[in-house]
Amino acid sequence: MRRRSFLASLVATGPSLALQRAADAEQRTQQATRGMRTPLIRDVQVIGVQPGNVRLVVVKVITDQDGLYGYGCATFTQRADLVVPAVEKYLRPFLTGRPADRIEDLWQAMYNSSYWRNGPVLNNAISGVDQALWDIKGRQAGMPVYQLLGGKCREAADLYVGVNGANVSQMADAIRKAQATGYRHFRFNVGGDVAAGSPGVLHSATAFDRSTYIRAILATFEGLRKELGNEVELMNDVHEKITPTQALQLCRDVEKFRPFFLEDPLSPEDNAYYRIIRQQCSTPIAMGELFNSPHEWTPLITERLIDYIRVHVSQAGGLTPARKIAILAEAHGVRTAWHGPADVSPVGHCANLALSVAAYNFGIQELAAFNDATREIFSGCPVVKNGYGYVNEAPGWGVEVDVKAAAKYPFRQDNNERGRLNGGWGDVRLPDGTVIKQ
Ligand code: GCO
Ligand code: MG
Repeated sequence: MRRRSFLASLVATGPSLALQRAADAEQRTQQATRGMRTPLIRDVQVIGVQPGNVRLVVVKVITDQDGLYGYGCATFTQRADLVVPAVEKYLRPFLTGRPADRIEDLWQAMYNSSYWRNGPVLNNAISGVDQALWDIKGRQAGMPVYQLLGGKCREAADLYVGVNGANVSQMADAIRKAQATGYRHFRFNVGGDVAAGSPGVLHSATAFDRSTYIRAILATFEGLRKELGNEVELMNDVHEKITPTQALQLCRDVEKFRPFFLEDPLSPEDNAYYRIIRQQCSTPIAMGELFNSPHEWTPLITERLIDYIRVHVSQAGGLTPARKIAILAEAHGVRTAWHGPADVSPVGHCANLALSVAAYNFGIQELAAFNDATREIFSGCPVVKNGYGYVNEAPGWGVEVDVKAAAKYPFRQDNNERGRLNGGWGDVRLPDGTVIKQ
């Protein structure tokens, strides 16, 4: 205020255009921030919890203004222990003292501060801070983050639910049960396991047989269409377990079952094969949860080689890059289907939902269920009604973390392979022993 009256007095005593402009700019800043002082980052903390089978990582950015802080999702569950020091050792000293209201600037600064970039660990660390800064801006503005993205294009996000079953009729029952609670879209996964010791299996572990897997996918689509008809929306996650040639054949063979989408028929390493698939069938493709870099999503979107972009928001670096992906996708007729399984924290799910209600080119949203322990740690977990996911209307993400409850659920060393591997995955092998992507 004192600075403004000084500037005004200078103008009164014989104004120069530059001074006038400076005074105007100052006034505009005051109006824009309604006198809100720029919050400075005082601390950056990491909260690692395991309320269920997966490890969740959330970043808390604390500002120099009492009670003004924010949370962001940095969950890379297979390497959660590596994200913690990436934040504490590198981003905390880098950010402390900087203005928390310059989100794009800080994103670019963090992104470039490691020189080498676009990796899952660093992107998740950046995401945790980025989403926390959006939370802070929403809390400062007294608005939910989706309002900062331009407000709602729809009341809520249509969700799909994952269904399992040992056979088609069990899956059909699971779908009917979920339909009764309001869901309209269903994704099924099948197995391709061949028991250890079976003829042709050259190693002692359970093997994975690709042909068995592909036949199971086709038989399940056929069986579910017979049981449930053509109206129900069906999807399958191929999970990049087959060869590009098999993926091409599968995309052609499922076409007659009119899937809502087929997910990850290819690995990111084989993205170029989508040009061939696109020329040969119209099966809708969803891809992207494994993407960490613009080099992966840009060509698939700009060449219209996929129909749904399924980026895991924290793997791309947070809300800031994700909203740009949504805008690029809109310009190319690609819809959003943000990755939303159990290895996304409730904060990350809020970010997914904000993007899903605010972006015009919404497709579908995945939203994992939250167990009691997760709800004990995180208040403000998104609400699901009638197969729709609802954004919180509270400022920011509308999520609070109970640190006492969080302390009850540290990362566990369960007595199983995931526990032994600190949340990492073991290997999956073909009958001849070849290790494959899983
Ligand atoms: C999905 C995914 C998950 C991943 C998991 C990896 O589409 O929901 O493919 O099932 O396997 O998120 O940690
Ligand atoms: Mg998937």
